[in-house]
Amino acid sequence: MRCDVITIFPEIFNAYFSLKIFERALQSGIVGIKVHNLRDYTFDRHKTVDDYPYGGGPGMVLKPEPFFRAVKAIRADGVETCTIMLSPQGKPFDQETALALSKEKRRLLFICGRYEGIDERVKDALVEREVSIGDYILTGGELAALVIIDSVVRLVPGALGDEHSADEESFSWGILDYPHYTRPPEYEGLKVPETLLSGNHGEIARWRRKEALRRTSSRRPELLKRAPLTEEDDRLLLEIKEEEKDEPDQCS
Ligand code: JAH
Repeated sequence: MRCDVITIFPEIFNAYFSLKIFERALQSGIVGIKVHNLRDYTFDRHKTVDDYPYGGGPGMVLKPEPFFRAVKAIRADGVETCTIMLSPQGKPFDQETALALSKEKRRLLFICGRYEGIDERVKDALVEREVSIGDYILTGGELAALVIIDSVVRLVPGALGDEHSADEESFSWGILDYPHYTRPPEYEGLKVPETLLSGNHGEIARWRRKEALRRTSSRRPELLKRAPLTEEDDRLLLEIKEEEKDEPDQCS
């Protein structure tokens, strides 16, 4: 998996990817991340990346020329590249998109904006996919690019060790996670559910699935319409509904 980034804040990426968990992936060559400073592609001695918006209004817009020069310089090695821009106007990012990107043979090139935006011609001429991580405004695209790269890299086989099981992840696909507990069995009067201490693996699996469905049904009911559910899941959801009649949900 090869990722390149164009940003005016390379430190943000270098700080994140120097974390221990990424060490192995980067050293082994399974993953390669190269961060490019947009300012290295400016012309003037002040290294100007922004200018006033045509038509007026508040804030500054990132100039097109440094992006064009940066993208051309990166693509000059002939490596097939998928150029991605982060913005609230993009297609909503989800786990399906993360999986598709993790299987992408081409290099991923992320273009990050700051200020009020990037000159539209950058998108028109250079960008293949515009992606949004959610309906909120960030100061810039850097955090969104990090979110995407993080979620993609962990899906690359062997990248982060292999501490996440593919079986578990496909089983829980599309619904919320079940509650997790570790020792001690009781802390400040708060008990670990009996079932988890029982050693009965069938019963534990059923309990976890039910609690995952309970959370999903209560907090994200729209997910249940898309998630791959079994007949056993339908039975568990009916049980949950019956239980709600006895003690209604206290959650907000
Ligand atoms: C904000 C440039 N969908 C998340 C997202 C992505 C990028 C930006 N905001 C939100 C952004 C200001 C300038 C990009």
